[in-house]
Amino acid sequence: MPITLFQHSQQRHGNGLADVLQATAVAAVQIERALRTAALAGVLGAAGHENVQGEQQQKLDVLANETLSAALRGLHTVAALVSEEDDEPVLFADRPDAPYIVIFDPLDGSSNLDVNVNVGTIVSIQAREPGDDAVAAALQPGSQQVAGLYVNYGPSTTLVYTAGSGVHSFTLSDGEFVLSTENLCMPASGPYYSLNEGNLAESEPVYARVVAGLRDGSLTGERHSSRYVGSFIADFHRTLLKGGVFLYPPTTKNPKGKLRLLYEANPLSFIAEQAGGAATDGRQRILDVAPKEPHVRTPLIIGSRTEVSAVSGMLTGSPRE
Ligand code: AHM
Ligand code: MG
Repeated sequence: MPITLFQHSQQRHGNGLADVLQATAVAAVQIERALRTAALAGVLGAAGHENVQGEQQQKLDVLANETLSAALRGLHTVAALVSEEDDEPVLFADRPDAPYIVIFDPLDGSSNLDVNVNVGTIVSIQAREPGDDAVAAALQPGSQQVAGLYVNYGPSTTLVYTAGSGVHSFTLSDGEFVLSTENLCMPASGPYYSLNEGNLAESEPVYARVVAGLRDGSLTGERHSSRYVGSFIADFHRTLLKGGVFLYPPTTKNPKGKLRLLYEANPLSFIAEQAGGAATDGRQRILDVAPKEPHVRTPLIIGSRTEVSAVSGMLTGSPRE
């Protein structure tokens, strides 16, 4: 008997969380349908305005944001929605006891849309104690997350989640996410490193040495080959299944890194750790970072324990240049 996402999460974590995950899954099914026929429906290309972070929004960014927001705002257990695409959190003041804050990047990697390369939806769920301030609850360190989830829109559409008891993968089939792998484990080391090498000259020189060490085998004892899609979910999904390391260092253009702590780094770091991997900003564990505002960015090194620890050792052992 196939097990759906709702059944799986309800059995392990109860109705409250299962309802939030299911609403996310329903939105993902709608987003997948929009992506599949985007070229025919005229929804590829830029929406014509920038988001709060100065990035060009694609029409599908807007559509995915509206779809996910609509699916979640109807749940009385949701206290606030915090989206990468919205300037400010959407707070539901009439629900002072609602226990969940849902934080999301509705469509990550959207610059890849026009060339039909994988994109993803990323969701982090934080807990809110009754009566507590919803924004403060959203800004808790990632270690306090109730769940982390992503959807990888690829040759098949895969949803991966953790709620603190392992990492589980579901495949979209006939409008339902059906369990395909339970208790996913990230290999302790792997054959690939993944970063935008075009940016290396713009990062601290230690990163060039890290990459050289990964390539020639001097960093971990194994030589690494290069893979980079430029869509975080695609690069992370490969790293989760095959092992290795993904890096997005600070650059001159993005001195704090490009990826966002709340929308991207936290949920995937939760998943990485639950699968046996690790994630750091180069100085501290990602899940220990206390953000000051929702859109904050972070450097990110995420993947197999062996590689993440070797890279961190090199970064922290190295004087700042
Ligand atoms: P986005 O949220 O605007 O889509 O940007 C995030 C994406 C990630 O999916 C990916 O890892 C990264 O940007 C790639 O950046 P770059 O093109 O600088 O390599
Ligand atoms: Mg994004």
